[in-house]
Amino acid sequence: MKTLRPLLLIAGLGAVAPPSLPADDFAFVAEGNPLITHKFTADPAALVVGDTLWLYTGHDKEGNQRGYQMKDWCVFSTKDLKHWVEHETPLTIKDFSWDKTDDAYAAHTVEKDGKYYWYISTNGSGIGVAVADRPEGPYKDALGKPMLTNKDCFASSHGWTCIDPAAFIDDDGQAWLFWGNGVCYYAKLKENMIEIDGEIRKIDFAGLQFTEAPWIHKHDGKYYLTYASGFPEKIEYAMADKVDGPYRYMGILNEIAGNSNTNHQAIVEFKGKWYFIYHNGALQNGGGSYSRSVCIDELHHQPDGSIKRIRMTSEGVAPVTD
Ligand code: FUB
Repeated sequence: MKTLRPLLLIAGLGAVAPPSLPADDFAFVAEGNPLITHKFTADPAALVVGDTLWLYTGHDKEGNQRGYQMKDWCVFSTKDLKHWVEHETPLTIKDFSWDKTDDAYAAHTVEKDGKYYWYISTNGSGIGVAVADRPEGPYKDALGKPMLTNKDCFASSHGWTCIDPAAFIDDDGQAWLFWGNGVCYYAKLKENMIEIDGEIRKIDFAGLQFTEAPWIHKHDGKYYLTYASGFPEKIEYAMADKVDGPYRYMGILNEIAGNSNTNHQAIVEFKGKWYFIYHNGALQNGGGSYSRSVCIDELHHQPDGSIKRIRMTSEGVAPVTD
């Protein structure tokens, strides 16, 4: 397991480690976008637990990469979107003995009944799930085998169709999993959160050009499916009255993110405001399509139910208070 050394100060990065932090945690102050500048991060997924926003990300190994090199996932937390802590790396691709690809692709963590389920993807071995008692882990492979593989994706021959899991727990407690590349698949999760319940289906609607990165959120009784479309990717969205549709295409939510052909989004409400968290390739000294960085901007639902086009900024978002 990779560890982080606590730092008192890193010039230009605003890093500080209060004495109260566990030895392997690392505190830093966000100075706009990209949010995280001490390493390359991608594929954000956000989870709010009480007064804290937890941010789970992929980890591009270094700058100036020509292809994906992702061996582990990261977890960060904040109470105000300004002061952040990176927790000791809780999960690596080696924690999934069944993986043959050594590629730690996009992932998503949710909480149910006090347990944390981190759905992860690989580049061809399938989707797995790890479980923990705390948001920061330690996490353990819950099944010892993939939860989903290409066989579950209508036996697709597309090598990386079984990626990008996004979990959603509805107000009635029913958990759902959406995922896919090229096709958007979805299914119910069993009460135990580590098995699929019933039939696997595909999302389809007029106007859908689905690349990857599905994400579901609910606002004012409506369900929103956001997803990466085209390549280079924009984020588009659709709305429905039920989580499993039918969905109605609503248009572009976020334009192509500069200097990165992927854009992978998470949408979350935190302390009364909605946020759009995504990645771009904007980190100086090596940023690009395979050396990405997580960013955050505001998201605004409009009175007619549509979502205002995201304005990607360099400034990022203002700190929030309780
Ligand atoms: O990070 C690897 C892949 O790139 C993810 O699985 C996709 O969503 C895209 O961001």
